[in-house]
Amino acid sequence: MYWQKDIETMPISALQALQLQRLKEMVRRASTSSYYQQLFQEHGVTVEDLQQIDDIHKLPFTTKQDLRNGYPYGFLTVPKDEVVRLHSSSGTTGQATVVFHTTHDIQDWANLMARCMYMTGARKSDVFQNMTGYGMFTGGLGFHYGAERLGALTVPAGSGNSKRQIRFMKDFGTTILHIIPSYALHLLSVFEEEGVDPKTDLCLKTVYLGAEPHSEHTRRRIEGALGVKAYNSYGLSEMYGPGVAFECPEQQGLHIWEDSYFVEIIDPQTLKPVSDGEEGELVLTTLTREAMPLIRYRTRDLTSVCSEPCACGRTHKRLSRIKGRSDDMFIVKGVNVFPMQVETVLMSIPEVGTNYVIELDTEEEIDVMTVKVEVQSDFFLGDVKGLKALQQKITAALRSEVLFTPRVTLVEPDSIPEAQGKAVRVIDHRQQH
Ligand code: ADP
Ligand code: K
Ligand code: ZN
Repeated sequence: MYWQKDIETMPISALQALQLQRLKEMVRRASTSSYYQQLFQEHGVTVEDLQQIDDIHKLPFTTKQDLRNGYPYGFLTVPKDEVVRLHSSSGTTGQATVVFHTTHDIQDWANLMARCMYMTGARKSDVFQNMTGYGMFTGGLGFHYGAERLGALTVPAGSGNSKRQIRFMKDFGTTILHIIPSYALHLLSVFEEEGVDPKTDLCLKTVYLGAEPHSEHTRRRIEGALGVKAYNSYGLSEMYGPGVAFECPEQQGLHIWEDSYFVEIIDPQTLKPVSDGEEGELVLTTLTREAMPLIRYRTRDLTSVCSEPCACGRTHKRLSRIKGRSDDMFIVKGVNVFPMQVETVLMSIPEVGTNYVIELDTEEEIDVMTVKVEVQSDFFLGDVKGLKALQQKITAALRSEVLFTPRVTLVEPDSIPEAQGKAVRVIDHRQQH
């Protein structure tokens, strides 16, 4: 049941003691990088300031902008020849950043990934097909090394070429997939086209969904169509990548591995901690990293933390499903909207197909939000009256979520272009002020 029982079920007091010890080591180590040396000096903090774990609040935050300022080598704490790998963030927002790893880091990461996968029942007898992009994107190599560490037969399929992916699943008897949720939705329609019923024609039992926000409805839809259990996988390249937080079989939040990461949730405006269960920005400190420790890194991801014990027996806290990044939010007619709100509504409507896009325009100085929605193929071939009714149903459901009336355009299945990698959900044509 556990990959590392002693760590995964460690009593909280022991876990906190371990965290304090590791935090001190991290700060000591970080102080040797040119960037933190200066930052700690400016804030007048040293490792001596850390007497208890709460003293972490004395340390300054690290932001994405800091990483850019220190690009490329400013955060390194080891000689360059100790570094064996670098990963760059996919640059979804702004200029890319880079993170370096030693051999220790790569092994540490692989172990965390194996821990996540083992938690969901993955074993060496499994055939694991990794359907995310390899390369700079950490989802590829991160899962790959973890699966090999676990001993599973690992199929480095990469992303795209859905027909070939389906053939691999059949030929190799794939039992586990790792896939980006928007691509998983797309794949459902390819199964249909190919006349393959994943529930009866394949051996799939588990899917890992990660790398981008997705709603509970999206998960349930994928589970239903594939006949699998789908687990939420969270990570970011500034940490190792995937393996930061992962769902256990209870599917009541994502265990964040507190032996490796110190977790804080703050109010992004006041920067003060919020209480258990309250939503805020996730702030993470690496506790085991060698090449490039990061202290109080502001992820910009919005979530909440739950410290209640979990039925699975693991003591590590749980994050709620990530709502998105603080910078995903857009404002229409003065209302704050997250793409995830739109997705939650859409995916709860069975006639809605697998892709959608939100377009923002200004018409006569008024914001207009248009949601283009693909319709399920059998429904799309139905009568115009039915489509009209569906359009009204979606409009009403969205209105009750966002509190203004959006425009809804129904489009043919597969007519919205698939993104390579993470989905692009919002296209803002408005004049930026
Ligand atoms: P980039 O920042 O360029 O997208 P990364 O590949 O490091 O590069 O992406 C990490 C980000 O992806 C996270 O900070 C988060 O916003 C998003 N993300 C990753 N996994 C999930 C998940 N399971 N749910 C929601 N968002 C996720
Ligand atoms: K094997
Ligand atoms: Zn659990």
